[in-house]
Amino acid sequence: MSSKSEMLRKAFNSPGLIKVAGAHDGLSAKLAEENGFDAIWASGLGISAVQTVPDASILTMTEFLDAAVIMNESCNLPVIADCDSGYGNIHNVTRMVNKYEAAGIAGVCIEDKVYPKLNSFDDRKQILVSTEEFCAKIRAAKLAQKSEAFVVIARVEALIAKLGQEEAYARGKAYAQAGADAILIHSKEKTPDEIIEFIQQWDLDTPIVVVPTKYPNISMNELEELGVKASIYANQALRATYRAIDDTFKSIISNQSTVPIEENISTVDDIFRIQSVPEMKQLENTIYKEYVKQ
Ligand code: SPV
Ligand code: MG
Repeated sequence: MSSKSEMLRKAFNSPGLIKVAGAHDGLSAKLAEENGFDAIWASGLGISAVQTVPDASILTMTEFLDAAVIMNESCNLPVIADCDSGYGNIHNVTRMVNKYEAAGIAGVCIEDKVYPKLNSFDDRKQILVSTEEFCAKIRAAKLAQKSEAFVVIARVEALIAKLGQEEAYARGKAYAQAGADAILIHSKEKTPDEIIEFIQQWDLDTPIVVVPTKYPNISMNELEELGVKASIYANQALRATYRAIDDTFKSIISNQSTVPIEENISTVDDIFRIQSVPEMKQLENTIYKEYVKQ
């Protein structure tokens, strides 16, 4: 049986777009698998949001790791852990890779922002570390990994920080040359134009990853045709969760009963199924029949 890192690396080396679902817990990870995604993005925003704290390096590395492990154990898909800016310097990155790889996480993504970081869509000033400093972090990550398959993605925040295409390209190229297995280019523009411009000038073999949150008007097919290797749907599950819970609670309070929402919420059987209760019963039926008088 191949490891999840091998699964992820194989996906990066095979034709076709890798469809990555942002998840924040075991349930969202398993639903991503059931609905046909190829990999999980253990979202820093999502993991922070379900604890109702900002996505600003408030939680610790071990808290993010614990959340990623729950996602990993809840589904059969490889998990790419969003590791923000690496929780510190090259030494923190080294320990981070040791811990994530030992826990069975398929790969990590680190971004070239300072520590502590701010979410990319936060309207405060985004501060990046120097290209050299971030290349050192990528080298540290690649040196720390034990298996060849473990994937390290370098995320370029130059467009987010409004530093322009030239800076974004130069950083992406430097990170690829430092050993990154893929380059994630992020944007908060409402159209995909600046992402398309970046992709069209990208002349290295290192694969490109995108996060079309703010520019949703580009399909998976279009991304694939542009040569994008992976597309991360980072926070749609989180936002759907927020809306579903909020609408449900509003309805129960305003209607003083659950009748109007019963048709819109899952059945208890749906919950039992995702908890593997049928498999639990099956095991009891076989084991107890064999050994225990009923
Ligand atoms: C996340 O999901 O935490 C991400 C993507 O890093 S974004 O929120 O767009 O920064
Ligand atoms: Mg994040």
